[in-house]
Amino acid sequence: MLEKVLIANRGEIALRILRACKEMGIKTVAVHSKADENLMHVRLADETVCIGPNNATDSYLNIPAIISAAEVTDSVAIHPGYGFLAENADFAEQVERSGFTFIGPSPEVIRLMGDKVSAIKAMKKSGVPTVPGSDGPLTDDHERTLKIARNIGYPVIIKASGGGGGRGMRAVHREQGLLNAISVTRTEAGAAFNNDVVYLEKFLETPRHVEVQVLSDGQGNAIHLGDRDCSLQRRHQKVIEEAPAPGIPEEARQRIYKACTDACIEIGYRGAGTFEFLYQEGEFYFIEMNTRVQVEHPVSEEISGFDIIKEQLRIANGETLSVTQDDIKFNGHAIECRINAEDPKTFMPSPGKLTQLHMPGGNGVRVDSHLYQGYSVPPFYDSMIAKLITWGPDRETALTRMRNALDELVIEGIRTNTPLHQELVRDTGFIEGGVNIHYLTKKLEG
Ligand code: MV4
Repeated sequence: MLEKVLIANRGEIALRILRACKEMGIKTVAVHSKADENLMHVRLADETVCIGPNNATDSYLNIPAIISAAEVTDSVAIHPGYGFLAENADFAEQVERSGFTFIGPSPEVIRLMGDKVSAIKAMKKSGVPTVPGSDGPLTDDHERTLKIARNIGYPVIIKASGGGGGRGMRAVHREQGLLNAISVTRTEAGAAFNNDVVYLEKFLETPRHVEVQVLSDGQGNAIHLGDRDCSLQRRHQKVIEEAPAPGIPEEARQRIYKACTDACIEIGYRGAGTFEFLYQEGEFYFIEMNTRVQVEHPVSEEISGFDIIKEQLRIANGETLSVTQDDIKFNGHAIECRINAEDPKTFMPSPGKLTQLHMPGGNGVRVDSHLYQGYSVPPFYDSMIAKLITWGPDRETALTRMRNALDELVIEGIRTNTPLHQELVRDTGFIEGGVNIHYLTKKLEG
């Protein structure tokens, strides 16, 4: 097994990775910024290295500092977690060129999926359903562009190939606005991503965000761990996720799983990954693939009983998948609430010292968090401080357990979005299940 793993991340996911390493007898190296010397996983790691100052640019995004830390500690592999450098193909490449194992897909596959035009092309070729669109870059042939949009029908959406996660896109509702929208999106994309390639898709107006969790060993084997619904979001920040997605017909579900695992094998995917879809009127439409472990991976673990991080480590060690699809038995329903250090009404960040802390527990309750009493939430990073996950034999039980767990949770000294979650788990639309991506924004406006 991998002898020593460097964890190139912070917060709850660094602790999650550390715990998986400890379970597997792998030594751990925690790298941290100046502000993060008191992080929970830094205390628990076998070795620690300070890689830079408070700002992430000079620490968690500092590639030479991270590779140097791997060298001085004799680490054999680097786990990037999510965010920061997790989907940076240049980082993966430099990690490998320096003789370490990058815990994730090859740099080529990260690059393929990072470029949305090439990702969609690869998926289409593998039989994954995509959104009707330009099937490639828009050119400066305006007549051709107008024809493509006319054939697809308005509304359409212009997206930057270098974008993703909601960055660099613009909906267009009639022909008069098309060419200007393309020009503006192209200019912004060139500035933001150093890549001015844009493409066009049919704009789906009321979709749900449903994604499929996969694991593949890059040796011809791939499995899925079912799907998740992440539609409850605000400004592209997910708020509540659940698995499985409510109300999807079983045939549609099995068809999309097969397409995803086939695609993994076709592209030589290695590691954990997520296929993101828009789901509308019974159809799945691929939009992006995430080549990392995701924040919401626990809900998939809870319904499958399978540890995604441990499998990432085994795959990185060169092993084939430890299970086949038939070994995975799905059971029940799981929900995750992202607890953020922010004002529940204004969403302004609320860093500071935790004066009181009590985490919920009991049957089917899981808390993934690095918090402890007396810890100070620094102002420099993402405001997510805990993930509260409940499981139940059915959705109703998981929801009831979430209501009770949220009512047990005590975090004092800072503001958190717990009151928003308490409201959402009692919202009739959410309770019914299957709300679309605009539901939360509309509820907050209304
Ligand atoms: C879309 C769309 C509607 N139609 N594509 C936003 C994030 C990025 N992953 C893709 N996104 C969207 N692509 C077409 N053809 C609507 C969105 C979208 C969205 C998607 C998933 C979750 C939340 C969203 C919020 C706003 C827009």
